[in-house]
Amino acid sequence: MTPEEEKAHHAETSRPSAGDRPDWVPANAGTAFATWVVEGVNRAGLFAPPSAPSAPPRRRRLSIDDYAEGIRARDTTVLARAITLVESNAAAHQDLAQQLLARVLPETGRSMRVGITGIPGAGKSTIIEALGCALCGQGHRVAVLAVDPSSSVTGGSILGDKVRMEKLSRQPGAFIRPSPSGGSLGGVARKSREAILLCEAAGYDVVIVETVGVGQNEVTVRSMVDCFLLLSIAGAGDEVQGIKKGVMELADLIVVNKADGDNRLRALGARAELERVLHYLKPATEGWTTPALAASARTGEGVAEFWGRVREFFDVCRRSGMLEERRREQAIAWMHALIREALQAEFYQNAAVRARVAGIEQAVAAGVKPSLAAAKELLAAAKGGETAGGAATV
Ligand SMILES: Nc1nc2c(ncn2[C@@H]2O[C@H](COP(=O)(O)OP(=O)(O)OP(=O)(O)O)[C@@H](O)[C@H]2O)c(=O)[nH]1
Ligand SMILES: [Mg+2]
Repeated sequence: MTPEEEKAHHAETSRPSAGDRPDWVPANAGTAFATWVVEGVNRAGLFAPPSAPSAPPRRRRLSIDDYAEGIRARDTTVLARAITLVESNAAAHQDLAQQLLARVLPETGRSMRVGITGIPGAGKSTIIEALGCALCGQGHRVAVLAVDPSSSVTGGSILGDKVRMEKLSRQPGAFIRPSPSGGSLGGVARKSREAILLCEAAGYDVVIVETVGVGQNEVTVRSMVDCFLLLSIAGAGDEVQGIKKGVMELADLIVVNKADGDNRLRALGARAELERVLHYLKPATEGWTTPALAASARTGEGVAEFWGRVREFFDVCRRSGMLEERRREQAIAWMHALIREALQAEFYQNAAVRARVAGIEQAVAAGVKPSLAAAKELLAAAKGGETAGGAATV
């Protein structure tokens, strides 16, 4: 074959002309070789990679020391894993989590714990992002946690996807944690409360908890933060709804967001209206008058002023001793909440209760048995069940 013929032959068989010549060849070898670089065949099952990606390498189990040291060293990967640990419902993880919390407890308590609530779409995440970036710029370390009880109902999360806060997440001093999923609101609250402690131990001096303003969660978040903020928008009816739900009474600060563009005047009007209503309410924190402000998370206008008021709140509460007192009360109330939760779980897991609860429910539903008598019967069954091994009589 002439070189031309050889070239044509290669083109025809789409055989690369140089690439298939092995590195080592016998001294007398010509241009023809038995090796051939074959193009991959893409038919399913032939040379295609397995459809399921291979499992990532198992992460090394961390010991309590690893967790504690990682957190102290401000390692965000370890912090994230520690939060996953406290979020876990597995008994073994919970034991480990409690040991870890006991270990880091002396390092906690040194942050400003701020809760933000408001109806979906009020701009909570946007304003947290604007504020968080500004605070990181001033050298603060900011952790953002989300409490979203809807995740326990839907299995997903209202906040989950939206809590990304991409700009803030790129700040080296920021840590963002979406909502834990699963479990009751109580369970979600426990996890968030413990996550706050872990963030503090990891040196975050501002911890912001975002919660969507539906149902009971405002009260839950109020019970774990120092300063509670209601984010409102003009025309949301918060002026009336807020009072009805009692949320305004929980708030240390109300901010009417989206005070920009065409909406600016309406927002200022809503702010004035809220301030009038606040006048008639008992302040959420003794010695502090809850102000109503207007801001725009989008333009940034009013955001610095709002943070200024938050700082002022902390100054006032530190001086008056309210900050410490509230935290002590919260810790004690939380202990009792945990006791109630444990007793309740124990009760409903009791074999005698489980055996009888459906029947008694039916009797109550049919109006045959009064609720109080039914409750007493089940409580007695639970007590008897412990001693009589489930074969309780009333
Ligand atoms: N014009 C204007 N739009 C805003 C402002 N703040 C937020 N938005 C917009 O409002 C929408 C909702 O903002 P989010 O920050 O996701 O609201 P959110 O309260 O966190 O919502 P949920 O997490 O779903 O409860 C987004 O499209 C924002 O861009 C603002 O100050 N002005
Ligand atoms: Mg949000």
